[in-house]
Amino acid sequence: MRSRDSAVNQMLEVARQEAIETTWDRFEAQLPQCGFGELGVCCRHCVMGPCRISPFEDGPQRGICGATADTMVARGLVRAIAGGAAAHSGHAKHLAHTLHKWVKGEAPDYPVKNEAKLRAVATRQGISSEGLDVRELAAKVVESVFSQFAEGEEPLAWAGATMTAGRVEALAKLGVLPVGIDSSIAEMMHRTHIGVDADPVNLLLGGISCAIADYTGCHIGTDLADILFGTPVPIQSEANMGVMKENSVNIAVHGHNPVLSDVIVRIAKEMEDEARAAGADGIILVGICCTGNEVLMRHGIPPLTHGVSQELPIMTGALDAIVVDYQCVFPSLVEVARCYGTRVITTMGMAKIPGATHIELVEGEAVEKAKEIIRLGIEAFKARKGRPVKIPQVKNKVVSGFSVEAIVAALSKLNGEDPLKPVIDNIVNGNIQGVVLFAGCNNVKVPQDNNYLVMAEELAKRNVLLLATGCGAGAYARQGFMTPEATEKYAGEGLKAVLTAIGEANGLGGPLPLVLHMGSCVDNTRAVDLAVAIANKLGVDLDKLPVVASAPEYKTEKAVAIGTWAISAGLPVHLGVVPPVLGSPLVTSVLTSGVKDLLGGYFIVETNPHKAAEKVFAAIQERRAGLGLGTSQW
Ligand code: BF8
Ligand code: SF4
Repeated sequence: MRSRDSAVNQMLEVARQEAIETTWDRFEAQLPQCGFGELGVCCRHCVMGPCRISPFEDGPQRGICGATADTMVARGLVRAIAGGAAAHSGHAKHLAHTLHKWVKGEAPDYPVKNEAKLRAVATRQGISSEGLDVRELAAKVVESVFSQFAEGEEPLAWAGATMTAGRVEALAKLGVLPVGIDSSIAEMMHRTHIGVDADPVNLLLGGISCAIADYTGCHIGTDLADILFGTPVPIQSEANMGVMKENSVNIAVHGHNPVLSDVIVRIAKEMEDEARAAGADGIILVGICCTGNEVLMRHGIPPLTHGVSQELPIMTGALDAIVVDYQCVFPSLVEVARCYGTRVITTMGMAKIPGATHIELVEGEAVEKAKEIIRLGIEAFKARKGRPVKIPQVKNKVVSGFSVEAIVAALSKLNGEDPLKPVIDNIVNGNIQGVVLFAGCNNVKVPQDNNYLVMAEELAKRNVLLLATGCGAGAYARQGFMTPEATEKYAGEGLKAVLTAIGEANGLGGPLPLVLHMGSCVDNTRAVDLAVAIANKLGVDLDKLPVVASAPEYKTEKAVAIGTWAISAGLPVHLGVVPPVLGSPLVTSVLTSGVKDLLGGYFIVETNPHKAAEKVFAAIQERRAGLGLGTSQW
């Protein structure tokens, strides 16, 4: 089985018939994958190498410089964290530059949309708003953001202000609070150069510090996106490939940063007439991966597909353009698009793909660029008109938009004075056993979505409240798990009662969806904010809460960075794909148990989704017992 998504499976059959190569074919061509790489015991950090460590005693046990398996594995892992941090914080920096350009009057298409969030963030960061107009305050916030990137004297203020005091103290005690995002990434590159840090534990501590820098970048990314484009509120839409229509101009936005896609959403509405003049019924925008999450959360743009299946919608013959920014965009898109006339449009100078059309996003001319891009889609539509299309008739309803602000607003309908109280009361009385945040990607090593679906079913029936972000959220959206109907079908009695009470108090006439969509991968910080608010209210630190994160199908360096900051925040983190660390029993044991004594969080590696759900549930029960709450059996 390649996927649990029936639209994907229909398109894989088309790919087979039409002899189009997919991600899955290339995966098979890679098999067997290199055993040294899988264990993390190869090194190319200098040109005396590549070196590798034999898993057997009669082979080499050290690289040419003397590096051991422990050193190699730790170096590889922390470099991955640095890669992830660079990506997330690059995205955040891009948003900061955009806001900065608006402050200077150079980007009129990017006014502050959400002044309340701007003021809330400023207050949180100790920036006085008094007497300042929006532009002046935005200037101060941007200045504060930029200060987080350079190396400073003090630990990162945006991390400190968004975590519990206990967490900040625990991290400070270990000496892992970073003093600059960029400097932290640079330090990881330095420390993993040949002949620098060879101590695996010291390297891992450095990796934790860099992961906190990643967290800071993610949080800035979410804050600035909300300031520029609005904080999401619950919104209904549809998901999966069946949302495309034969006689519409179908345009996908893909990647991560809403800087361009948010403008495209706005401008596409104005260009409906142009599309109709070309013989189309209109323009249908759809989203792929996290850019898709951003525009779903804020505008209800339907998510099309995610991660490993991103090539497949092209083979419907109905997708006129894919507009990409950066991260998780497969270069193979261009090859597939060539066969179907789909325009692949890259928009970032630092993320080009050979064979794609490049239209550089210039913030000062964002609207013009968006029009140019949409016109390419309309042209492609004209060229394909009359050719048969194969759109799988698969789509599901989805309710998304659950920012912390939206969740608190919904809860305040139950208790206006003390909105978190209903959630806490229900955790205490066991109606809600705990909370699991599903995050991360799809990975070709796992039948697409299977781990997400199996784990959600197992945990929901045991009354675990489920949150999701990233392509994980995408999986639940495509598969109909973000609906009130899914709650009726899968939730245990306690969970169902709570979700129904909240839903009815908000006039929905039924429960909230089974899985709450909290946004893109940088938006994992939204889940942290919620957990921090609950922890502060209870007067305990995050490492005591019955909250677990799970990345059952993760693949990227960004996901490694997030997983590492989540354990540093004190959460148990399940991984459904084995990370390349088993070549070092020392590193493996630090990550799965040693770190628990230091920070409370730890990794649980389990590839079987049924067993994984059981282990996650056990971790929740351990925390409940620690708080003196009643526990349940599996
Ligand atoms: O940042 S979940 S495949 S799209 S890395 Fe990428 Fe993974 Fe998807 Fe979003 Ni996140
Ligand atoms: Fe080999 Fe050491 Fe160079 Fe790595 S850094 S390639 S282990 S000699």
